[in-house]
Amino acid sequence: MTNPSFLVGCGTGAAMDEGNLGSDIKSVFYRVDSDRNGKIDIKELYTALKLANENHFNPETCQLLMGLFDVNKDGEIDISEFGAMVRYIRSWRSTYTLHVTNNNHVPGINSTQLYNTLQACGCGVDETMCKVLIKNFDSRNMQALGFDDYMRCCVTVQSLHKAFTHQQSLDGTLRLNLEGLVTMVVESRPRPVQNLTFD
Ligand SMILES: [Ca+2]
Ligand SMILES: [Ca+2]
Repeated sequence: MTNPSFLVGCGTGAAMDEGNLGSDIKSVFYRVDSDRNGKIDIKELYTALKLANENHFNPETCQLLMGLFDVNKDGEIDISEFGAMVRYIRSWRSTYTLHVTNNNHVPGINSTQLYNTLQACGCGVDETMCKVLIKNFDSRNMQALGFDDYMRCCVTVQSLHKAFTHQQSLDGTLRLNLEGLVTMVVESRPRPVQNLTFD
């Protein structure tokens, strides 16, 4: 069984050595790097992920991934950042495949399955919260998350969990004023990227 606990802590700083990348990943990257400068912008990333058969991600998910993997903060993704991103997506894909079932004949993750996944990741919330998460991330309105929504939901919870863990007291509780709450939420979100209208 896949243990998704290794996913905790992935993301920022997780770039890969180009020598460790598969030829399929390199081929896709250099195919979309239209100006041949060794970096791709967010629109090219959208195309690259589609070509790599990872998924047809919506712009918000592309932005989230860009925020997580643009390690050197230059606003673009280089080949090592792209390799780490693809590996990260495939890791989430394996947890999705592990838990997905047909919900009213449509594949997806329901609130119980989301609860189990988040528990296994080490950043579990209760089942009531999982229902709230499903309601807020379910872009298909199917009461179950497709892969795109599932990954965006889990990464969001993971980022908030990381921020929470950083600030909590020894007894596991967190006392925040409004400014502290806003700071934690804002700092756990990816940086905004311009021109997110894709063809
Ligand atoms: Ca380029
Ligand atoms: Ca970069």
